[in-house]
Amino acid sequence: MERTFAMIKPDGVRRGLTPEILKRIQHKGYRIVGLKQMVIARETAEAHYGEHRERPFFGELVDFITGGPVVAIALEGNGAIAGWRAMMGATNPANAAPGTIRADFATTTGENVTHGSDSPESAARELGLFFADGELLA
Ligand code: RTP
Ligand code: MG
Repeated sequence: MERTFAMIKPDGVRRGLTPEILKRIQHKGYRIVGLKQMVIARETAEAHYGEHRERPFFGELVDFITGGPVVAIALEGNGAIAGWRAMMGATNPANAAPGTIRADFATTTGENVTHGSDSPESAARELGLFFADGELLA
């Protein structure tokens, strides 16, 4: 069993996509072991996206991700890290396969509805950043 960190970004929450995305996660068969709606603190956002600190879009990205409530989700399931990334589709919705979240619900790279950890190391780091131990189901 693998755990990963998923997030419904502010554009997804604002557009009322939370139930649709939670439905897809549960229908897939992943277990939701942590779930909360929150506004991300700037320092947390900068740490979360630390790998992109030197990129030209970093400031815009942090402004966007802290600009409204998100839904933070801890997922558990067989192959959940790659599986959730596959359900999201490519970063740029124009390149995302039909049936993926980004293909179905997004048109721009900047506002692409969801996040998913890209490796076991990222998953452990991001889960620790967003959830205290006591907030996750055993
Ligand atoms: P995420 O981390 O949000 O799950 O997305 P990802 O792995 O598919 O993409 P990543 O390369 O990690 O980029 C993180 C987020 O930054 C925004 N971005 N904007 N304007 C741009 O060229 C650009 N490139 C990336 C996107 O919101 C992307 O999801
Ligand atoms: Mg990423």
